[in-house]
Amino acid sequence: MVLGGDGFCGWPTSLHLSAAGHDVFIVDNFARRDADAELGAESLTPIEPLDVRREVWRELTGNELGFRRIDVAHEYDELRDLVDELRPDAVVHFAEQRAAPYSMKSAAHKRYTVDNNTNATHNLLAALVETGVDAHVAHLGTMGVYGYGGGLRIPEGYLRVRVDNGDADVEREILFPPDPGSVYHMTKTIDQLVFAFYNKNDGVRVTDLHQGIVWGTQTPETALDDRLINRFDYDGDYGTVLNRFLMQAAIGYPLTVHGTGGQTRAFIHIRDTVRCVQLALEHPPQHGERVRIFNQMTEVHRLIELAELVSRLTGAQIEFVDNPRKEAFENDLLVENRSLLDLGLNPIRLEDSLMQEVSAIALRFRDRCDLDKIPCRSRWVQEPREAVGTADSFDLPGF
Ligand code: NAD
Ligand code: USQ
Repeated sequence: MVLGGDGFCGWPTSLHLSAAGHDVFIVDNFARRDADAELGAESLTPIEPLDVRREVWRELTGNELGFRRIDVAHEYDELRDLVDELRPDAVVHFAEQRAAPYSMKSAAHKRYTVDNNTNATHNLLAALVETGVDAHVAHLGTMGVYGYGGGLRIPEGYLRVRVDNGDADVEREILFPPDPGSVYHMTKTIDQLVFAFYNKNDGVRVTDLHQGIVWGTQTPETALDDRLINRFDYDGDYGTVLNRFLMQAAIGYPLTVHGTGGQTRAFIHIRDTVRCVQLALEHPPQHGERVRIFNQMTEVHRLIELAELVSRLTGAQIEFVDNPRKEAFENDLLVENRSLLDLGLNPIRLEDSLMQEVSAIALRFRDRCDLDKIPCRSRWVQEPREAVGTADSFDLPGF
């Protein structure tokens, strides 16, 4: 089962797993497509409805992709019954609200993100336990659970600590202290505790993949036919930084560097995302093993250096804009990522040809871009209520 299989990572992963010979069943409630409508900002690439995507994949490969529309966070009975019916070997869990700026837009967006993400994760685990299905859960976490740096090499999930215990020091391995930078990232730190509990109490096998910022658009499978094309988020809420820079360069919009650009972040190409998920699934944890945590990233870059690289390649201007976020204006970042490399990941590095591929897609669909949607308007610290206007009154169901 692939929860969130209609999304930016979920769709290419579903196709990749299907191409690799796995039976894939997608669950999605189209919350991401609804957010497009709410924000008035569509994917830069024209994405087909999921039924069309599945039908094209069947025509091309003969492989069926199952699908059920379920809100994993709120339709527990439907989820549990489907788990019981399919009895999957593995569940890949992408089904969360994943944009940090969206999660900080207003109280309604904060509450929606917490409710959606924490309930989706908990419902999945409760359903596996209630049905007695011994599936391996591969969850997409985030590098943002760690904060970004602190002067040490970020380990894969666990930190060895020595505690002064009076007579003798005691050594322990604990979950790396969480340090989220947005309400969205905070939900992923909550997910970690939920996984630790269900792993300890019920023996649920979990791999939590702490992924960096994904860039790129197409994978070999999504590139097979235009009707399989992956989504490309460029707007100020969902667009992530490198894809935004490449898209901005392609349409002649100055590269929007927040603050000084001294922020350093971890990155991974979408083609490696799908391979990492496959590697994690094909090497599940043993029964009784604690939650496995892998850092799913392949390289680290400082934003200003990325902007300069894109500018050198394309001639784009760089514009330093006020940072709408509350984040360190400069940080170093060292990350341990040995586990996926040891399983056989041969990482794709940032290179001109791949960046040009993204630029080419951006150029091809530039007419679909709404320039007004490019600036990041969601601010981490809200103005006093009177000055916010109607930002709180977005019509999110239940919020
Ligand atoms: P996305 O928004 O494109 O996809 C998420 C999918 O989940 C969407 O299709 C959405 O409709 C679905 N969904 C959300 N809530 C749901 C619910 N309650 N029930 C059923 N379906 C639901 O996001 P993405 O970029 O594909 O990210 C997928 C996962 O990977 C997320 O959990 C995200 O936190 C994580 N991740 C993404 C990135 C990145 O750069 N895109 C980086 C690190 C981690
Ligand atoms: N930034 C700019 N200019 C822009 C957009 C962003 O300078 O136009 C800066 C931001 O201020 C931030 C950095 O770029 O310092 C990264 O922002 P982002 O939007 O690319 O990434 P982020 O908000 O961290 O979230 C994305 C995904 C999220 C995932 C996370 C992985 O949306 O789902 O969890 O990357 S990580 O960053 O490693 O935590």
